[in-house]
Amino acid sequence: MKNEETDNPRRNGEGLENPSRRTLLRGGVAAAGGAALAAGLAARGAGAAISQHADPLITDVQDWNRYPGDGVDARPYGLPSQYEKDVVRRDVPWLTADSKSSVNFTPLHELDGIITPNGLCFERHHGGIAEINPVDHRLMINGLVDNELVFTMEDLKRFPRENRVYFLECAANSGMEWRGSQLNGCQFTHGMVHNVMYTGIRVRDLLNEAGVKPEGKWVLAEGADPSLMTRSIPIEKMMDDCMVAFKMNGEALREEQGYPIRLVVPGWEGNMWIKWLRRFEVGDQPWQQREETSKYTDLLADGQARRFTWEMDVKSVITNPSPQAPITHGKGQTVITGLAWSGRGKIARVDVSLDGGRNWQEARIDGPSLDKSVHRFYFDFDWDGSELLIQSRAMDEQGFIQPSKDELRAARGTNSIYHNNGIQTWYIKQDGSAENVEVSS
Ligand SMILES: Nc1nc2c(c(=O)[nH]1)N[C@H]1C(S)=C(S)[C@@H](COP(=O)(O)O)O[C@H]1N2
Ligand SMILES: [Mo]
Repeated sequence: MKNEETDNPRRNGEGLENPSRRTLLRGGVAAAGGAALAAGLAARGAGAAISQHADPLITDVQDWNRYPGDGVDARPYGLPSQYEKDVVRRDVPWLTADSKSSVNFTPLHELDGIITPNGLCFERHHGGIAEINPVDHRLMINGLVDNELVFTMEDLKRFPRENRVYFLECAANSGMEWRGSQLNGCQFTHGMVHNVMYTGIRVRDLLNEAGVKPEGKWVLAEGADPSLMTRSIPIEKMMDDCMVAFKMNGEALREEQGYPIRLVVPGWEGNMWIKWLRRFEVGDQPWQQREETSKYTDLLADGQARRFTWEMDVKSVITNPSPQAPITHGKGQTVITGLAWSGRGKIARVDVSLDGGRNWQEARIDGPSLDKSVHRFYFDFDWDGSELLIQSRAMDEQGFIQPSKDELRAARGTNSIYHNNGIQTWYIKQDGSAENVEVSS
């Protein structure tokens, strides 16, 4: 990791006592930052003229050019280059009492495109990682059905398969930022999200095989890990687009992600995506849920709680530049990039601001635009080297627009840690470094 600051829990911990890590006034950034907006790309482009460089990396033969490398038998399961060793999931040790009921974060600032590599998908589990031999795994359907059934893995693989790319976001993503900017890197502020292609079968097919009785309105999904992680899900959602997945990005689910099978609940909060899935019970009402479940409500300022807030709201974040990924090339041609997603469908548009939300310009979405999947956006501009307050704001196909953090707090207060989809601001300094801040108008 390039930025030691993010590695040091005490440094980050200080932010807890003084929740507003840093609030900047929009006026604090020189208007020049905005002036660069309309300009084309600078005279200083991204390459260097050959004549000006007697670069030994060009003129001399290098070791990797001279000696043959490893053979095809050296790497039966391929791993990234040794030079990518800092591209890893990271946790924040002070966040939870025990790493077996905790979370680590996807290194969003190191990735591009829309697919999260399997080894980098954030992990959230409440009872550690269950290690299950698929031969010993069973999925049971009981309750209000005509035939109570038990499936082996082999049985499950005889149902018709689907391939779907979906994001999974924990409802607590950005939860530490409700009261003010705190964690210095998008890995920590936004890294409880991943986006992979699932291969699996439709829950609908399984439930139809069992035959749901007319009174059956809810399905309890249960995991095989010590937390059990039971969740009540409306039958309409289960019959609509839920999947039982056994592959992610083409290969078996990782154990961290619920090997051998997990429930996929597209667009809905991560805690319902039961891993190590072992049982569906059909009932006529939501179950008296365990303590862990009741915490997944959103406490408002007046003491009322929002319940059943399952759909994930439209959200986006600039991943580069960001505190762990500063601008190191100086002024001139610069790429801003980030991710946008919505539990309500596709992303219709992403805007980027360089001046803390005063002026907005449309970003370019590139790569597949899929339902309930992350979208990759780019904003190419000519940085004049002045300070910037960069933000992204997403709009989904249903017309929902990502709110500012102030707007969100006005509506919801600051009691909840869930469903924070407010606009993120990074303060870019003249040396290219970036800091997590908030702007107020
Ligand atoms: N069986 C089981 N399923 C679980 C959990 C768990 O602890 N046990 N955690 C849930 C929560 S809170 C989230 S956010 C997602 C995280 O999925 P991931 O680890 O693939 O990122 O899994 C959900 N499914
Ligand atoms: Mo979660």
